[in-house]
Amino acid sequence: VANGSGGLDSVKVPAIANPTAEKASEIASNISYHATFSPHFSPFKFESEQAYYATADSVRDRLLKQWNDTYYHFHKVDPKQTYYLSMEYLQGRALTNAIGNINLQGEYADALNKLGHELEEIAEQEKDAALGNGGLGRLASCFLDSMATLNLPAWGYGLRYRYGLFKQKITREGQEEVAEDWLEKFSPWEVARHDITFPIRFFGHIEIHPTGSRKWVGGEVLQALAYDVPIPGYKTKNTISLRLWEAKAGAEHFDLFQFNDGQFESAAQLHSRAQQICAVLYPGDATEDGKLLRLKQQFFLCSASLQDIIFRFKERRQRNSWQWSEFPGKVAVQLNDTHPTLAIPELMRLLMDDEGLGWDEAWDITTRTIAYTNHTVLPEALEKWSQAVMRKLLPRHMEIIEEIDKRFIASIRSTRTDLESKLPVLRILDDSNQQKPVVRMANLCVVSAHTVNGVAQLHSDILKSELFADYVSIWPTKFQNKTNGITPRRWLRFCSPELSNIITKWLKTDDWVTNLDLLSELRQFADNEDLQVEWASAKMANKQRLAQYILQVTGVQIDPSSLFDIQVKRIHEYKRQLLNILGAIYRYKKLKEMSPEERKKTTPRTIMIGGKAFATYTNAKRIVKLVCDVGAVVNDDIEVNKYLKVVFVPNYNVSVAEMLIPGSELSQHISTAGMEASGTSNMKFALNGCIIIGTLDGANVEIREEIGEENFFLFGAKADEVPRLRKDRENGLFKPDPRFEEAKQFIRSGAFGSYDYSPLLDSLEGNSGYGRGDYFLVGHDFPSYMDAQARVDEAFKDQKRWLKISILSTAGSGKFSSDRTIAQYAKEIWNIEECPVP
Ligand code: GPQ
Repeated sequence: VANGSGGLDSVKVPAIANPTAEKASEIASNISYHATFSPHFSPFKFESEQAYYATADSVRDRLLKQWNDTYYHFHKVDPKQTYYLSMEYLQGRALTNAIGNINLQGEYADALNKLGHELEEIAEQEKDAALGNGGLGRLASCFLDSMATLNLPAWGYGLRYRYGLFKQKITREGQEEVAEDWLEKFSPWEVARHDITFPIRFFGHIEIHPTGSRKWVGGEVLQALAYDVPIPGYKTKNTISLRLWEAKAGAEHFDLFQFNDGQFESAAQLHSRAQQICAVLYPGDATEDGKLLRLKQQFFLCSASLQDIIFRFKERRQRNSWQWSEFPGKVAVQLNDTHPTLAIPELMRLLMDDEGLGWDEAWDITTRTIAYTNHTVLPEALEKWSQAVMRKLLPRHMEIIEEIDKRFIASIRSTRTDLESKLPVLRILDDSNQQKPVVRMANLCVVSAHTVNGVAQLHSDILKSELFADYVSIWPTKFQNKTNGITPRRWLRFCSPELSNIITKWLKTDDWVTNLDLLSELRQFADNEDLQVEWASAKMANKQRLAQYILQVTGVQIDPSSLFDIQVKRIHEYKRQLLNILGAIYRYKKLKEMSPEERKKTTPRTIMIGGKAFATYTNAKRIVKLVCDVGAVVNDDIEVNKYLKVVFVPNYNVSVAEMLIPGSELSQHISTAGMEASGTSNMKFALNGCIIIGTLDGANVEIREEIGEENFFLFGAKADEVPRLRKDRENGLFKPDPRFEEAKQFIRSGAFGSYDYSPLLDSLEGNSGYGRGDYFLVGHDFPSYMDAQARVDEAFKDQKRWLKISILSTAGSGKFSSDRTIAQYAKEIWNIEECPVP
C-alpha cells in the first residue's frame, strides 16, 4: 500500500461489525474457522497448541482491522510522529495482552470453553518474544503499550532476531545457555511487508564528484525487509506498529554457476552473511568478528529505519509543496541508549548525499530531530567503537563523524576557551590511545541530540553533575529527566486479575488502568479490615499459584504461608545478588545454631533469586551456582527447612515475571547506590503490593517518596558517600562486620560443596585491585542490610501492619505508570499530540 501509486487515500477498507458486540459463540466459530482454513497443522487435531494458533489468528483478524485504520488515519491527518529506535524489545507473550487490550477476556474465555479449552492454558503455549536482554528492552515494550494506549502517533523500530535471548538451563555446573527458538514454528503476531524493503550498504568507498558532492558506493549491499507486529492500545482502536527489520540478500547474489560447480557455500556467501545479521541478539563482542557484526546490526537498524522514515515523510508531503526544513516538525527520533547512535551520521548522509542538502541545513534538521536517552553511568557500558573498524565498515559515516567532531572542537575554541583543556574528554573522537583510537558514542549523542535524558531523578542528576557536567555548561537546557514507568495493563491488570478486581471494587471504577494516579484513593482504606481480608486472600491465591509453578520447574516444595522474598533481574555484581545470598547464608547458619524452640519464633522465609548471567561473565555465573548450591543444602536440611528455603528460579523472563511478581511479598532492589540507573521491576513489585527492601538508588528513591519512608525498608550507603567509602577502603580504613566475615567463612569451609568460590569471595577481600577490594561495597552495606532484614521479619509478624504497607505500596505506585512517562516524552521532548482513530 505504501508504495502504491494511488497512495492511501484511494484505498477502501471494507467495514466489519464492531468487534466488542460479537458474542462468544461468534468468536468460537471464528477460532474453529481458523483451525480449519488457516491450517498450520494436520487436520482433526485441536489440542492446546492448535487452539493457541487458531485463537491467535482470530485475535489478529480483529487487530488487523484496527491496525490498518490507525495507519490510514495517521496518513490522512499527518501529525508529527515519533519513531523509537531500539536494539531491544522484550515483548514477552502477546495473546493475553491483546485480548485484554481489546477488552474481550470474558468472550474469549467462554469461546474457548465451548471448544473444550481454557484461555489460561492455551496462552501458555506461546513462546516469549525475547528480543532484548533486560530492563532497557522491557522498557521499550512498556513504552509501545503506552504510546498505543495514549493514541500517540508513534512507532517502534527494531531488529527481527532469529534467536532472542538465550534460554537458561540450570545444571549441576550452574547456568547453561541454550538457543531460544521463538520462531521455531512461527509467530502469529508478525506480518511480513513484502513491499517494504530498503538497500543497506556495508564497506565500499567514497566517490567524490566534480561538484564536490560525495557518494558512498561499492561494498556489499543487503536488503532490509520489514516485519510488522501490531501493538494494540488498551480500550482504544489505536493499534500501532513495531517494525522489525530482517536482512536478506537478493536472488542476483546467488551464484548459480558456482553452485552447479559444487561450490555450495561460496555460491551463497552473501545470503549467509545476511542471515548472520539478524541471527542473534548481541553476539559476544569479545572477538573482532563479533564486534563487526554488532556494528553491522546497529547500522542495519538505523539505516533501514531512517530510509523508511524519510520515505514516509516524502509520501505524506506529496500532496502539498514542502520543504526539508519541515522534517523536524513531522518527525521525532528517540535513541534508546547509544546502540542506535549511527542514526545521526546516517540521517546526515541521507540528507546530504541522497537529497542534496548542504551541511548546515542537514545538521540543523538532524539535531532538531534526534533525542537521546542514557540508561547507564557504568563506564564499561558506555559504547566505544574502534575508528578503524568504523572506517572500514562505514567509510562515509566515519567521515561525517570526523566533521562533527571537528566542528565541535572549533565551536569550543571560539566560544568557550575555558573548556579547551576539557576537550580531550568532551570530543567525540578519542585518540588518546594511539594504538586504538575510538569513537565515543555517548559524546556523539550529546553533541548531536536536542535533548538528553536520564531515566530516574537520581540518575539524571548524576548525569548532569558528573558524566555530562561540562556539556551542561555548554547546553544548560538540553538535559532532562524522564523517570521510567511500567504498563499497568500487563503488570497488574492482566497478571493479577484477583488484585485488580479488588482495586476496581474499592475504587468503584476501573479507570485506574489508564489513570494510575487514582490508586492513591486506596490510601484511605489501608487500615480497613474488609479490604485487608480481601487483599490477603488475593495475595494468597497468587502465592499458591507461584508455589505450584516453583514445584513444577524446580521440584522444590515451598510453603505459601512463609514470607515470599524475591530478587529477579539480570545477574550483575552491581545488583548485588551476592549480598542477598550472603544474607541467606548467615540466616541459615543462625537457624542451625538455634534450638527448635527458638526457631519457631523466627519468620519463615522463602528466598527466590532468578536472572540470567551474560554467557561470558564468569563471576555472575558463579553467583548463580552459589545460589543453587545454597538451595540444595538448605532445602534438604530437615532441621531448618520449615523456616528457610532458597530457590534459584530458572530462566527468568517476562512470562515468569508475570507469575513471580504478583506472588511476591518482599522484593530486593539492593544495588550499590549510584549504579542502577532506574530499575523498573521495583515499580512492578510495588504496584503489586509488594514491600521493598532497597538502597537509595535509581527509582527506589522516588518510590520511597511516593509510598512513604516508613513503608520502605531502607539500608546502605548513599550515592554521594560511595566514592569516599571506596577511598577509605583503599586506605585500609574498612572494618568488616563479624557477621559478614562469618558468612564468607561458612562458604569457604565447604558448607555448600567443593566448588571453588574463591574468585567470588576474593573479590570482596583486599583494599583495591581488579576483581578485589569490594568495589560494590557488599561488605560495607552488609550490616545495615541485615538490620533492615530483621525489621522486615518483625513487620511480617504483624500481619495487619504488613497488609497496610502492602496496600500503601500499591496506592503509592501511580507515578510509575509508563503512561505518565510517555506523556512527558510526548510533551517535553517529542512535541507530539494524540491522534485517536475515530
Ligand atoms: N539497562 Cl545501558 C539495560 O537493561 N541494558 C543496558 O544496556 C543499559 C541499561 C537498564 C538499566 O540498567 C536499568 O537501571 C534501567 O531501569 C533500564 O535500563 C531502563 O532504563
